Amino acid sequence: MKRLFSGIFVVTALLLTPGCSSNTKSTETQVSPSMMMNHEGHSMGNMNHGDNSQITTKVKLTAPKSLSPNQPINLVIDIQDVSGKPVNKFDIFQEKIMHLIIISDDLRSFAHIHPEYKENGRFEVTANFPESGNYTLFSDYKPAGNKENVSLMNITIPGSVPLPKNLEKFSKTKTISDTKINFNISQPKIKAGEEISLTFDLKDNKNQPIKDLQPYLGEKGHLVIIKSSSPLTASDYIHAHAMKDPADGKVEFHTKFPKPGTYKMWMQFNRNGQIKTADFWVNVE
Ligand SMILES: [Cu+2]
Repeated sequence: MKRLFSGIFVVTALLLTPGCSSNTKSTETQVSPSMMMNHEGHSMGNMNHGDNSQITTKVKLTAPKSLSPNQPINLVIDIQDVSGKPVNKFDIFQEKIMHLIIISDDLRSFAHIHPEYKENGRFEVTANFPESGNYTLFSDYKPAGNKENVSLMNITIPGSVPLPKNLEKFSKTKTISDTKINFNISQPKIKAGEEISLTFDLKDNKNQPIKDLQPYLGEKGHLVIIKSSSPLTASDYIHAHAMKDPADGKVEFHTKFPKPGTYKMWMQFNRNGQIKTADFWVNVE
């Protein structure tokens, strides 16, 4: 099959706060379009973090030549080191070897899927892009013995981009089929860089805290947060981890928003084997 290399190479050097086992994760990432620059002179020194090594990886996306909206599209993702050799050992985290988050540039469309590892640093997955337009793919993976890397890819689905629909609201309440989600922030205002807790109260259609919450990828819930930016970069991506504790029907996350701006959050949970996604917007000062 003939494929078009529609992706660009991106060098990722992820500087995570130490301690991946903590519930809070903030990411700062250096991303550069490396194929257009020479590899010498990247500040490799920055990537040494004490005893936790961190290799620099790049990602290559291969997609079919003709792309259309709302159709299954086979994607091939190759992870390589800076010299172009495949990275072929990965650690599993949150039950998967790679987590792939696909976001449309207007932040309306969200998908969280898990590419299948083949061999030689190659992953494959089938994705669906609901409308024409530009999408950013955040691949989240751990080269063996390393911290989480987040590498970005871009894809454009040709065709006329639909006009924006009604503006989404900054509502603190969402109803997803039979589940009502109330979103609470520990502080009246979110300030950039400040540690805060985000709590989601899940109630059934009788307004009772739900009791049938099941683990999703080993946790009570998953929260992906993206800062509205153009273009999106790896530093706009936050993957928060749920606190282990809490009461029935509550999912809680501790996180930090690195910069002021407008963020969209997608909270995913598993109710009776069905993964549901509730999205919310927040402003950070
Ligand atoms: Cu995942």
